[in-house]
Amino acid sequence: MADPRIIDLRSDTVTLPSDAMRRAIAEAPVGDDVFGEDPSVLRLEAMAAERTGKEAAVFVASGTMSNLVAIMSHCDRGDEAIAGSEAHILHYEVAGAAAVAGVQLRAATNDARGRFDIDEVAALVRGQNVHFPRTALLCLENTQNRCGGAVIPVEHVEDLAALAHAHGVRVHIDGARIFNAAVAAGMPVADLAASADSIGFCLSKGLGAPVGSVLCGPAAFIARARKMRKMLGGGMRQAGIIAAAGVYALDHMVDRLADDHDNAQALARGLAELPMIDLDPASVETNIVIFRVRGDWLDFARGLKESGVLASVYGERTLRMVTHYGIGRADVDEALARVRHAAAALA
Ligand code: TLP
Repeated sequence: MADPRIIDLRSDTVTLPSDAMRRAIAEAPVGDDVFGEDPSVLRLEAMAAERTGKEAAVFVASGTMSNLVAIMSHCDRGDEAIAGSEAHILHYEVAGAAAVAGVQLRAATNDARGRFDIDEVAALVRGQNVHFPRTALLCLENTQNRCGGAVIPVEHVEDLAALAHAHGVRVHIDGARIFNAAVAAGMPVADLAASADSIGFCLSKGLGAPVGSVLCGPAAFIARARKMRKMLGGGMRQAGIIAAAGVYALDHMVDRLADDHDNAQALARGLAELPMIDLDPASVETNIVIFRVRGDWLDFARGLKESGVLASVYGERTLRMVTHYGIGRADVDEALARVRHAAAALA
């Protein structure tokens, strides 16, 4: 192979901290965050609350912890939470809502663009009956990962939130990639999140930080979330070492997400030219490209991997490629050349 570089498109979680981010980490003022004394964590939490337009915020270890802490803080044991049929919370969080929070998840159908049918959601909200759990929470996801990084439009979020609130149901957004949604929609995160009660976002995906997520919401909710985080063992001491990377990311890594979206679009257009790939480039709004493979898909996936192009398997015949900070346009072009080669080898 002429170019032996690995082109890692498995996820934007593989991003490595830049030299400037590493310097910010090295120089971070720190203290004991369980005592509320870590200046870098306090700064990150203040910035996160401000960016999301919420009263307060709490720094947590991961997106999964952010969602679990949110569910534990909004719900009591025996409550029910509605989540999308394609939600990360439902598919990839080890059933933490059930196993740890004691909360039953109920799926509402996500369409191909990650949206809900409002009537279906309305019908899923439980009425008063001695047999029923209380519907306490509606969980949205923006961007919607399994729906190809789709941006959920603010009007749809507002409609769902109005429905939920009319029934006393709170709304949480899994905003792991909300900054991608904001950049794609040309709209502040605070606007996208305004009708929701809480939102969590990840620093360790497209924003390029090594660790961490921030959960944001009303002050009383965040006070409870802080206790839940402690209960889960997530009270970290000199956490400013990692929070400093998050501060740097919010200051320097948001606007460049547009490059990842452009690269994903170039990748999608190249992939869609291949007869064995089923993909509409117009469906790619952010940095996630999900496509179906016709014919011998397992051999195709193997060929890709052997050529040094790493993708994730997202189901039968379905692969996902994600662009990120570590991937430039030359990498996209090289990946496409190798994809064409893997496809030709099968033809
Ligand atoms: N998603 C990962 C995998 O788990 C699939 C990825 O590579 O995309 N919400 C959403 C929408 C996510 O996509 C993820 C990570 C999480 C939450 C969880 O974040 P972490 O990995 O920090 O626990």
